[in-house]
Amino acid sequence: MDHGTTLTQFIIEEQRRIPGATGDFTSLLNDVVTACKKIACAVNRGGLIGILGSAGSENVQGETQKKLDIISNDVMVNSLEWTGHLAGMASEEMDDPLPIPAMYPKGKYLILFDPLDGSSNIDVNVSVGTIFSILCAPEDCENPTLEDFLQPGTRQICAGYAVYGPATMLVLTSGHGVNGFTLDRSIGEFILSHPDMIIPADTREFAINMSNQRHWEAPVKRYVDECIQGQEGPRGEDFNMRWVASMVAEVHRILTRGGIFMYPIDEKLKARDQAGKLRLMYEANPMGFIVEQAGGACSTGRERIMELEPSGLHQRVPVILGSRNEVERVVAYHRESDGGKQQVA
Ligand code: P6P
Repeated sequence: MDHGTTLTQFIIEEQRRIPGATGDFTSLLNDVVTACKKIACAVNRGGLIGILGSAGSENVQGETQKKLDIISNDVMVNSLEWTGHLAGMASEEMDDPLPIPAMYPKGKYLILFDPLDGSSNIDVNVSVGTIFSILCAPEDCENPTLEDFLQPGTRQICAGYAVYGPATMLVLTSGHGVNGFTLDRSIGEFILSHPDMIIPADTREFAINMSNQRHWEAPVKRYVDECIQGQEGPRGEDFNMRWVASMVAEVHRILTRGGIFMYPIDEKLKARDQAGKLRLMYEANPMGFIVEQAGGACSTGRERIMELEPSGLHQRVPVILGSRNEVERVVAYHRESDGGKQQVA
């Protein structure tokens, strides 16, 4: 019985097209996939084995950690540190980069991840996910410094996410388009189910947390107001709205049917001296790589996310991503509001 193209087969066939590929990246990616399968199991069984709810601790973001946040982080670390393909790793759940223990060989890659994004949804059984970004470590790097991780998103060699929803899916790019795989639990393999994912350039569906409306900057208020005015307004069409409060679920919906997702800077975040809600290194950059590879755009509203020079491992940024024509409209509104200074989506 043919189950279709497995993720393992897909990765190895991609490797064959890269001259001089050693198989290290393929092996690392397979270990990341195994970690996501383990997290999927933990998430699916959460309510049965007492691992839902708060861990009673806070992460570096000052956010309450769920038990599954910590479990998922441990799964990623324990599944990857021994592989010999990493020089180091960094996580939303760890203050500083984690060096590879001396007992294990070091490799040529760095990985950054949000082990369980959207975990505030975990206790109410709404989709959550794992986001990861893979960078190259400096040549012959035994102990990467923080600066070695702070590379712009354009330097990513791979980005992906697992979404733990009605189906567990893995979506990947290594710079040659975006492909989606669905976990076939009968054989424990991810199967290619969504080849060559493309985001429609136009959409009539926006995603934003409307409870922050009074805090938004003018261009975001203008864009959302026009969407809400629908056929009677300047857009001349009705719009739909979604907000899952799980970035992985929002991005997956946009990859599947189009849309625009916005977590913009606002007066509330500015008052907390935060440049945004979402983190650049392990949320915005990997999702930006995926979205751009699928034909979409990813901006702060004023700059292309993937060109930002990182200044901190847990740096936050505004995020406007999705259907290219809508993102470019929001960027144009920012440009008009800022007095026409040049920006790039
Ligand atoms: P809010 C989840 O905590 C997250 O980082 C993203 O996955 C999600 O899009 C956003 O925050 C939700 O934020 O303010 O609506 O709870």
